[in-house]
Amino acid sequence: GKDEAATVPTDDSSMDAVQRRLMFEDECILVDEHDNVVGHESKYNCHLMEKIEKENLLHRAFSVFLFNSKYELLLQQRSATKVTFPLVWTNTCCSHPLYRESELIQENFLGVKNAAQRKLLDELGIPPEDLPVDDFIPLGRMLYKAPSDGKWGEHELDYLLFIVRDVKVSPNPDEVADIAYVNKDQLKELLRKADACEGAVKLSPWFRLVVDNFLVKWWDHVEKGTLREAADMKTIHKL
Ligand code: DMA
Ligand code: MN
Repeated sequence: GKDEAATVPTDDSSMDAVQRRLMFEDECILVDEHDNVVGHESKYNCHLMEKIEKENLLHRAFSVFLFNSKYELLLQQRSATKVTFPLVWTNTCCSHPLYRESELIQENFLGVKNAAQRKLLDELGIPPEDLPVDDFIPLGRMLYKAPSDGKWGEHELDYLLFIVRDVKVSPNPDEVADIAYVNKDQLKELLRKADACEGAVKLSPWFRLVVDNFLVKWWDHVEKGTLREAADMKTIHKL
């Protein structure tokens, strides 16, 4: 009825045009909880909470953590126009490998690395030559579900990719509102602010999961140059 329509948006008329196009153009990879490919579905459908619940849709994703040679982590604040999780602070870059040959390659996790290279250019303007695919180090996989608002959310099997490189950055305002390199203390301060809801700082749920479960240990490996020893690509962490 009329009251219901006032509180729950039932159409997408307010959706940003760029983000709307990507919602229908991007074809995500559907997987089971063991990461076997079971099909494909539009980005739009993969992020509709009702569809996720009814059809138990789970899709493949990746999260990049890029460090510079001072071992500072590059963070981004998502743009205000993102459909899911607008304006939250999060790791360097996240997206989905798409249902296309180059991003379905399982060998050496090349498909997700190719997708990461594509989106680091698209979101942050980082030239692909600054990001050789072999420099991405897959450290683990996690499975999680996170509602964004009433209508949208995530249910992903997320590949966690680390890379240590000095790169040229030129953020795309359609995707990114702000960026910051942080050291460990600066991240701690950001976490404190987010916990205290200070200065309207919000963090993405998946970044929070990585921070709480893996990041301290893996940051030490970044500093010691031993990241490849930290990889465990057998386990799928259900968080
Ligand atoms: C989706 O990221 C992936 C994760 C790990 C949350 P996103 O919403 O930034 O995807 P895209 O950039 O394709 O919109
Ligand atoms: Mn997703």
